[in-house]
Amino acid sequence: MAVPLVIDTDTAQDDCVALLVGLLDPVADLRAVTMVAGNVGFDQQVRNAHLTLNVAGGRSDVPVYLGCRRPLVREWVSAENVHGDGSGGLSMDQDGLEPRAEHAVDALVRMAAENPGELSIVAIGPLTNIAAAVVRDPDFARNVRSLYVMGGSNNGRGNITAAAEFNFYVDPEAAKAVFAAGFDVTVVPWDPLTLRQAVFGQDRLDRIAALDTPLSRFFTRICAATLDFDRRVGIDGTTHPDSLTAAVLLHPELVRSVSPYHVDVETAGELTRGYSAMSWGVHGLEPNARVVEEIDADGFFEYLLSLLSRDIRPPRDVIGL
Ligand SMILES: [Ca+2]
Repeated sequence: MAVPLVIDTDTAQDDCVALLVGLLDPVADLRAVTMVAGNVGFDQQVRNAHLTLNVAGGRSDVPVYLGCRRPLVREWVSAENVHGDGSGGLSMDQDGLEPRAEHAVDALVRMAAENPGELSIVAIGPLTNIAAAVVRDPDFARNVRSLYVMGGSNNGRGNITAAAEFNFYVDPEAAKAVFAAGFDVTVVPWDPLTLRQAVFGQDRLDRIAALDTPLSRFFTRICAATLDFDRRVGIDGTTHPDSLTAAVLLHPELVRSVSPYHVDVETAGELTRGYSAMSWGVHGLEPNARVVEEIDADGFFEYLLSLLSRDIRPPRDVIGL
């Protein structure tokens, strides 16, 4: 049976791959894409989302809603130093590609309320929209079937600072509110999970390039800037936390180990803004999330490889593809 989901995204690089997962996997019933401030400029993120919908075959059936253009309290912080513009320099004519008029937060609240207990959300950017939806509708957390969050590290390294992963760092107040809201939450953390098991080294990147489909060329292009950055900081390949988050919702068999944790997020620390404290059950705190600890890494790669092998032609010409 298809899984109804919304992807809440700051679309750049691996967010695009996560959208491809939602768009191409036959198990997925992608109801909407909601946009949140994060990786790169907001309007560029929207262009990247439309570009990805086009590369997936021109999916005008999937509505795009614009959400919060800045974090709840803080100034927006970008990751353009990591991702460039997040599109790999690809572009296309975007005439006539309009987001819906409804605000993403209202759309999330509405879709969850229309079918309580049915909709899953894959949140792969800062959690601003999700926190705003919690404030907007006290029933929102209860109406959502499951929330899959890419964010934080499980007592491990950050990426934007030593302590913090980008999504939680950018909007720590939102992340804190979301973990207190009562969702059924599954977390895909940056370290150790992503760094150990969702990095594609040169051999895997070569296998993707060898497919030579429009989808595989798209993948290679959008990941190129991040690959350069990763190599400069000692990560030997491209990182795929966002696409992994979508994949584990649709294919729980990819998860080899997951454990209950109490997750909370630092908002006041001098050095630790956005740090995720993941308490493993010995500190007297009730679990409020499941944290993925180990996946079938080969299975995840083969899964993406198989999606990218499909010969789908973008209806609009993509310059550079
Ligand atoms: Ca993201």
